[in-house]
Amino acid sequence: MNRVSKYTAIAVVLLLAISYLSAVIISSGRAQVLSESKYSAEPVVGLVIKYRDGVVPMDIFGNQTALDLSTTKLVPGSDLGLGMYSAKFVSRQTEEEALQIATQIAKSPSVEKVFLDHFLTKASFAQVTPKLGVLKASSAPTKVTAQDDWLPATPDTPRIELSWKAPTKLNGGLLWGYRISKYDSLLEKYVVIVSNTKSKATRLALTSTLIAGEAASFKVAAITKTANSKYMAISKDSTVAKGTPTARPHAPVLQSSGNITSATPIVSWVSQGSAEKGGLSVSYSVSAMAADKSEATCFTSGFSCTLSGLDAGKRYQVVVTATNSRGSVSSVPVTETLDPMSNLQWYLDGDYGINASKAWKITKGSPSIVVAVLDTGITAHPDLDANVVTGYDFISDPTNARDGNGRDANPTDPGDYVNSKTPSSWHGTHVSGIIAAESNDIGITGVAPNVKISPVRVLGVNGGSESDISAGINWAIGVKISGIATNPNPAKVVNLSIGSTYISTCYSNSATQLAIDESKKRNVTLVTAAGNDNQFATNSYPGNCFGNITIGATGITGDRSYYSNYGGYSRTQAIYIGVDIAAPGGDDRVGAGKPAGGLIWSTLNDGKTKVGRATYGGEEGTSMASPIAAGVVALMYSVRPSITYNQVWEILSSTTRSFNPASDCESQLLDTELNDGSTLTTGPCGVGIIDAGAALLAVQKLNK
Ligand SMILES: [Ca+2]
Ligand SMILES: [Ca+2]
Ligand SMILES: [Ca+2]
Repeated sequence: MNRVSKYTAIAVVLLLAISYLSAVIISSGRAQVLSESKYSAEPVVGLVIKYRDGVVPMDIFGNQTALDLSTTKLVPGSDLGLGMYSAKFVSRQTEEEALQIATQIAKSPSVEKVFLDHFLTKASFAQVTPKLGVLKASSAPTKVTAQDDWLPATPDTPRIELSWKAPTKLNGGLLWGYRISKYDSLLEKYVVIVSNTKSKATRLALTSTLIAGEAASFKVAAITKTANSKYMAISKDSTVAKGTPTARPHAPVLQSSGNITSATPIVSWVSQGSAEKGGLSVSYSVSAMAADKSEATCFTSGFSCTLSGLDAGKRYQVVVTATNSRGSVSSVPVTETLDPMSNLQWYLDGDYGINASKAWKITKGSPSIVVAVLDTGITAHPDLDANVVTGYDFISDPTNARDGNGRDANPTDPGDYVNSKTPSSWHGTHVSGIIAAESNDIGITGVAPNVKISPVRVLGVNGGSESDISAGINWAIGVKISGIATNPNPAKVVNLSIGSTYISTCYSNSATQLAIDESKKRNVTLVTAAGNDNQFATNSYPGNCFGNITIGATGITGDRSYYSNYGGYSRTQAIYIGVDIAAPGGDDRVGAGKPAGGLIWSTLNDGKTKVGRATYGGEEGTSMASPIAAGVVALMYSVRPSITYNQVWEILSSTTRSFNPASDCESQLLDTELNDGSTLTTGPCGVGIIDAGAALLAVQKLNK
């Protein structure tokens, strides 16, 4: 909702800005002040302002700037449509006070009309909402229980049945219904999930926001009303009832190939947590069947088991089945020899993927091209190790580094856990796998599976500093840093899956900007995440620096991912700025029932705190979109290592795939002429979704 209204505001600015960029504010007769006298006895909460034609009321951040409201008791509100904009009083005003302020506002030559914005306390709606008060609340419901209410008809849905006893004292009211609250572990408080059941029933089945295996806590309050429905009362909340829902396990995801060549192969699958296990203990059975029906099986409660008695060299179909007391679910059969989990990688060749197969007909990357990944460091992973070259650890604060020292030559990620609620992210391992997981018979494949990763550690337990990040960029591109061996494998691509609004301006001559300027001189391309704050990307560092390519995230439906920062329209530059181009970053909100749940699957580690075992997992974020773009840029350099930063951008931006036609990313695209006379069509999500296949063809065709 937030997103729609913000975009509406942008669209308005856009239209006005194009038509009236150099318009002079027209000053004509005194503006009208309009008051709805029908409600004159009620307090006034704000004004509604209609500006004169030619006035641009809002800037790109959605602020009303046509008026200086600082001397009034008003703060800017929002676009109301049809040329109307609200301004809100800091506190409610009387009609008389409001009229005085409105008269002052109306003196502005920008303003055509001013309306008083009343708060309509009169019953003007069809449905009468009784007021709180007068009626004494009933006693609280008692004996509240929350029980697992799993149903065979919907085996994958976690479900809780709440039941309680009605209040014993109604205190003169009639029982109307119940209010249900649930503990929200993110907000760390109880939030109302059902405001009024409008029923005397003392049991209720709940399914939304429940996770199998995760205890949920509820409170129930009783709502009473007077006989004439004019007043209502809400009792105190009941005591807490806690219940843990269960469900059928999720389908296991095989990590190893279905092409078995050994007589005693180890079959492994992605480790499942409590939610994936449906909140119950799970046993796994593995079966391998050959075309001649010869079969072998093994059983375990872990995440791998060894088959025996197979005929070496024969091709077997391997299926893992997870079973708990709610039922059984089998893995999707794997028949491909290479990268058995690539069926989860919709971002490579799906409808709104990057067209990777077409690119790979040209190259899967050159081993001489290095992508520096400035991140949390790296962990050992069988799908990645062979592609990792020398890196460095630039975290200067030992506490933040958690490896016992400041800068050192070992970029291993020791884990950035905070506590059991915030386990280690292994962010750098995930980002690196997206770029360069090997194309082999295990796991996933990277976008550029033959290029190399140089892990440069800059993000620690508490985050990272601009100075460490800048130093990391400089080292990565081969700049000499005293006291440290110069990078033996300077990077052609630097990936920064980092976005922070703590540095909302990237100043020229700042440490980061100078590092980026240097990288451009060396024909290195810096790729940055746009940030995950669902706001203007120009507020997010380091994407807000200049000379880097900033990546917004799209989901499996080709629309902007709900969290992705977006571009805003700059009137001075007459173009959208902030996001250059988009790449898949995943979006769980549109991913239900789709491959990988619409997330970006890559290499991970299963350690909650310290390093555990190598595994795989799905994530979403512009942190995932950025390395997909970096991988494509690495493929471009693999075809022609001599291409310049400018050529990289010209090709990427002129070869994109379209966003979903129904998306805001697409509908707000705008042609603008740049200073050099060229035209760029761009919008809130940048110029389009990166197309690796088309980009590589264009690199091949370059005339040198
Ligand atoms: Ca260190
Ligand atoms: Ca270290
Ligand atoms: Ca692989």
